[in-house]
Amino acid sequence: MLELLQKKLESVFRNLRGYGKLSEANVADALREIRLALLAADVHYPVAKRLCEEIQKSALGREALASIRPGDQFVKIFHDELVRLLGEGERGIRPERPIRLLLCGLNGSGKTTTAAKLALWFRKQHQKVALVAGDLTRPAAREQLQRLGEQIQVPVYSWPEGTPLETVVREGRARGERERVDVLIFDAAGRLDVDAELLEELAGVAGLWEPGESLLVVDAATGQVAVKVAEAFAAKVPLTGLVLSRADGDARGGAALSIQQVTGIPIKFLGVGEKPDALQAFVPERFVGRLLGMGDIVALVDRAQSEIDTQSMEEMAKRLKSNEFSLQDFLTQLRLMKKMGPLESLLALLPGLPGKEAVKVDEKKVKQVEAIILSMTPEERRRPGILNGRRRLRIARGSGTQVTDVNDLLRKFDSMRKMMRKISKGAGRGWPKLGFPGALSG
Ligand SMILES: Nc1nc2c(ncn2[C@@H]2O[C@H](COP(=O)(O)OP(=O)(O)OP(=O)(O)O)[C@@H](O)[C@H]2O)c(=O)[nH]1
Ligand SMILES: [Mg+2]
Repeated sequence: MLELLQKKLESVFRNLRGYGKLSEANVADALREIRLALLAADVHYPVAKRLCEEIQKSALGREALASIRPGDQFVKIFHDELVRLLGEGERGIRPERPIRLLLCGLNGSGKTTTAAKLALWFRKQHQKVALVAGDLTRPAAREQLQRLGEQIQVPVYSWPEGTPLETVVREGRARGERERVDVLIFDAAGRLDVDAELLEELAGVAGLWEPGESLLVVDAATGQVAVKVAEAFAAKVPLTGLVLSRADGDARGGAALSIQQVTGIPIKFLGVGEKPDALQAFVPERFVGRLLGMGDIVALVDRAQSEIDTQSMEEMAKRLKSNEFSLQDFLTQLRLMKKMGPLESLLALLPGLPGKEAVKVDEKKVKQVEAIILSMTPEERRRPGILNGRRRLRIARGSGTQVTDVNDLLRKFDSMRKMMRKISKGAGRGWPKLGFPGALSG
């Protein structure tokens, strides 16, 4: 999918990489072209806009890496922002077993094929799987599933024509429990457009089936309407994931990708062919890597960047010890931490750190702290002592937070600094709970 977009991006990047230096105008031109290319690939307008804004912010805020061509650095920024955009939300199927899956979607979107693909997927992981023929609407739907079941050696629970849907749901569930099935997959009837009555019926099925995962199957080739469809389904059934079918085609595909941003439902699988084994877990890095086809450039910039990061961390560790650590350093550290995870960052450079236990960082809190510090003047970042009530109010307004949030951050920053001083004198104990990331969690 997204072949046209791929070609267009390639040419934008080729242009950019020709420049020895990038001006703001170069970046603006490139972003305009990228936005148009995204829209042409059917990416939802607000999503394309947001992505370009994020890239611009990131490109302007980034220091140039001396050893790297600016165009390459831009490619890397684009790569990272797209991965971030696609990377939100939980991936994979919940681990609890037994689990009931519900597959829903428009007519012909690929539900039945996906049901079989998933069944095979779990069977290969040595789980006991069964399929439930829940499409009583389309003639020959049960036979289709039966055939697929035989092909992948997975039992299909099926009831004779005329059996009420409710009975199929109840008895399907009961039989799955009786036979101690780990993964029970319900192939529901398709919906023609977003027919209210049929959606109501589906909601009824979901109510009785109580799925651990309900997946919406979306044809990657559907255009903008895909977003509306997903919203209509999501309003009736608590969806936990998306499957993009026919991702093997050369379709524009941008609409399907946008669903995740608009509805918050993560893409979990890609269907990449008609055969039962043509299913891939959706991994944002892999997907974007294939789209851009510039893995070596991304890796190169990554390496150069991590050298710089290591340098700036060492700088900061020094400043910490000499007690010059400012809010600006805190911000830099925060960004490094977002990128590398807390343990690889500054913490690892400090002496006296007990075990390498992971420290959870609350993303929302990080964004808020970032906004607050960015609303301060350089002077204020260096000398938080000058932050009186009036300044704090201004900062809160500028960052869309409350004065109490600003106060809270400053208090935590202060106690962190004191603690760091202690640690660098070798007197600190119990560090990870109160230390650096402590300012960000809770
Ligand atoms: N190329 C390709 N074809 C697919 C993919 N997934 C499904 N198809 C094909 O799409 C057609 C419809 O698939 P089904 O699984 O029957 O779709 P459905 O949603 O169950 O359809 P209804 O039950 O009629 O609503 C079949 O011919 C499948 O072989 C895919 O990932 N790639
Ligand atoms: Mg079907």
